[in-house]
Amino acid sequence: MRVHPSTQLFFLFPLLFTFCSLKKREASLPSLPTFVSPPGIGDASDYRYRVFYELWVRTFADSDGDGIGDLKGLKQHIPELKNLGIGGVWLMPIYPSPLKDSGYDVSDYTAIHPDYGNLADFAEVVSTFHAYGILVYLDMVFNHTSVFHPWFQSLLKEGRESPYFDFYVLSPHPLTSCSSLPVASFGGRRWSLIPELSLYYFHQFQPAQPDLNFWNPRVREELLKIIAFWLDLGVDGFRFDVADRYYEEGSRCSLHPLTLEFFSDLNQAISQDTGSKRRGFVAEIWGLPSEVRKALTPERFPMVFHFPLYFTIHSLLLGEGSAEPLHELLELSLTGLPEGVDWAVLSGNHDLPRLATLLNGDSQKLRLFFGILLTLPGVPFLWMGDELGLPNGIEVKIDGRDLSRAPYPWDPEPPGYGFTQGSAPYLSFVPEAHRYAYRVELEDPTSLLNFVRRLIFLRNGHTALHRGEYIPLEVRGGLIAFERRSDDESIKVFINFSSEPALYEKERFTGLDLLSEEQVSSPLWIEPLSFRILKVLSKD
Ligand code: TEU
Repeated sequence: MRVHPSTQLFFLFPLLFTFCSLKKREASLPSLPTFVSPPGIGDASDYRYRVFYELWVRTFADSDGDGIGDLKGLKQHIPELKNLGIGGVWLMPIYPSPLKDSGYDVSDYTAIHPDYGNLADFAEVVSTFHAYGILVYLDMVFNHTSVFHPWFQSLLKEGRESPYFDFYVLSPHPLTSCSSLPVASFGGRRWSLIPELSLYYFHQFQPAQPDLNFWNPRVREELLKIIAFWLDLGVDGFRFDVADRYYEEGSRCSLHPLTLEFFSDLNQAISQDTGSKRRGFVAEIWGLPSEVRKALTPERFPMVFHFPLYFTIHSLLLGEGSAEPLHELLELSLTGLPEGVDWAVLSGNHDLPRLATLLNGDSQKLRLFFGILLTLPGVPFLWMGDELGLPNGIEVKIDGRDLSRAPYPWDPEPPGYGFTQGSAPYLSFVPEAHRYAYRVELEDPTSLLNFVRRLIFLRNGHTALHRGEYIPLEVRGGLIAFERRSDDESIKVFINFSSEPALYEKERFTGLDLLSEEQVSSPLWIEPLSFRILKVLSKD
């Protein structure tokens, strides 16, 4: 389905009203006049220099009191995202789905789940984000569909007569496909029987998520049409779910050569019609950088998530060791990286335990984590609520990952905490939700939210931080020092993972400490488990 231009005009009227009321809400938020936006924030090709924010519409904000977040609720909170300095959002799947995997089991790729609203609501959300200069990325789950997708339903009903018979991976016997992967995702079995057809179908995830047959060109064509559909609606980019697993052949399952080839097709489909600008899109690929880098090229994916980096930072924060592994990983990841591509670095995501829980609620480590994330090269992706220090939740509806998906507490008042007017949210709030409420943290100058916000604005405001070259300076014990250098400025970052103060005396310079706003000269002390960001003023 394509939206007729006249229908698009129709969306504009409610949008005007919304925009006026959002402007009012924005005016009520404290402003940070000393911080500036990155140059060229209005240009879609500058996605590389923005801070992104992943969110689940279902638990972000509920506008109608049914306990389930929705698109209207999301729209009402766009000013807060802008106020945090966010330049792009990635929405977890918003499509119709039986929700056996929280939406990663799609039953219709070109519609909106009725719990969240409809396509008109979505178009309004997109235009409102755009009015605030924020890009919108959608989650594309192409490896598999839901069993309720019409293609699979047609296969079940019509068997070999179905025009979609070849859309799935079928076999008279379970095969050993993907045995090269260490464990089967979601419980072991990868083949399930369709008794009426005496055929097994392949699924890398749950039986409710049959894998699509990428060897069939019609499947690939259909997927590219889905991309075109959302681009027509004004979407700016995508996050591709388990992108490495599209083709499987025998035991080979991740990054098959044909999967890499399909990445180029995706790239062309997404980048066409944009002139010299390139749209951003990011792949979820778990693996070692040496393998994953096959996907990270200008012709394939311009961004790929860097999970090993995420785990390395955690292990350094939780252990007492040297910063050497981080240095080595950065060398391995950045050396020879083609021009114009970026690692996507993350604070967490909807699959991982909460950052604050992983760091045992240690506020100093949380701050240090964000200090690293927002000064390293790469495109940062924050998972909603990490900026509040939200811990794991307490309720599981589908699986353990629900613990990091608890509703966002906007206000400190129970029972709805500003998330819902109703009394029964889709998942329970985290314990002591009032402590972490957005509004409470916003008003507290010492809160994590304000700290993260400050770092984001620093990153946004300094070309060296958001687009500068990465130059390693020193690794010694728990200390790692590096420089971010752009044409107009040089910023040095010092990170101390150890519980002892660290001394940096390698070079003489005078700089402005961007957090304390004090002028300092080297040699320089870095407190235990902390970091400093210094703009170089002069070298001796
Ligand atoms: O996750 C892919 C994936 O490999 C996960 O199994 C991941 O390793 C695990 O969740 C870690 O706890 C993607 C989505 O992010 C996830 O939410 C989906 O369930 C999965 O694909 C299937 O679509």
